[in-house]
Amino acid sequence: MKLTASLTSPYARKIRILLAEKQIPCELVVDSPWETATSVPALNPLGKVPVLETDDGEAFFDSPVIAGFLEALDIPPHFIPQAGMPAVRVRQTEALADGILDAAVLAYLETLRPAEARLQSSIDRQHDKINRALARLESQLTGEFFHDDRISLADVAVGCALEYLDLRAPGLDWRAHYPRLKAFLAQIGERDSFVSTRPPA
Ligand SMILES: N[C@@H](CCC(=O)N[C@@H](CS)C(=O)NCC(=O)O)C(=O)O
Repeated sequence: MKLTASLTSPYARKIRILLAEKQIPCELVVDSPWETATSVPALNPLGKVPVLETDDGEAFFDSPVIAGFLEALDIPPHFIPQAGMPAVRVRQTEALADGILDAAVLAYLETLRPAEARLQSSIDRQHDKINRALARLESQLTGEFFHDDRISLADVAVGCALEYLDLRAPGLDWRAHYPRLKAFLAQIGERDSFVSTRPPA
């Protein structure tokens, strides 16, 4: 199996964490879709990472689909409940965390524009989405993990989203407003799978 990813992609990091937790051997091919020499569009017409290629040559994207593929391999520990509402709820939390990423990426790209072309209202709009999503996550977190008493894809996705905010939107200072999320990240961030996939400084 081969995973094409950039080292800073939080979507790809979700998958790298699942691979590490499940101890699934997988070659990591570092490729940034923003570079002109990228091979990503040949694998994923949308030109985005992560892409996972199976040994049979099938390519899967995007990260929720790849997470589903890894679960379908039936290699423990499992990160998505087998079926029914528990699986839907884990996926819902993953969607909320991924939505934070989508908003953070858009806000970050806006900050890269020259000052005279930058739309502060666009950045504010994305930051509002992030804050509403963080408030929802803060209210949903009543124990150590988001669902049941064991780690799931929901926890991995939220952990990746929070650390991505640290990387690309440090000015948001989310820890000052969301103490449960702060404690959550302090704990989950110590797992080997998180430490070994942290983006380079
Ligand atoms: N929904 C996708 C999002 C993937 C995504 O946006 N990846 C970024 C890297 S963080 C990317 O490849 N962007 C390149 C582009 O938008 O052209 C997923 O979950 O895999």
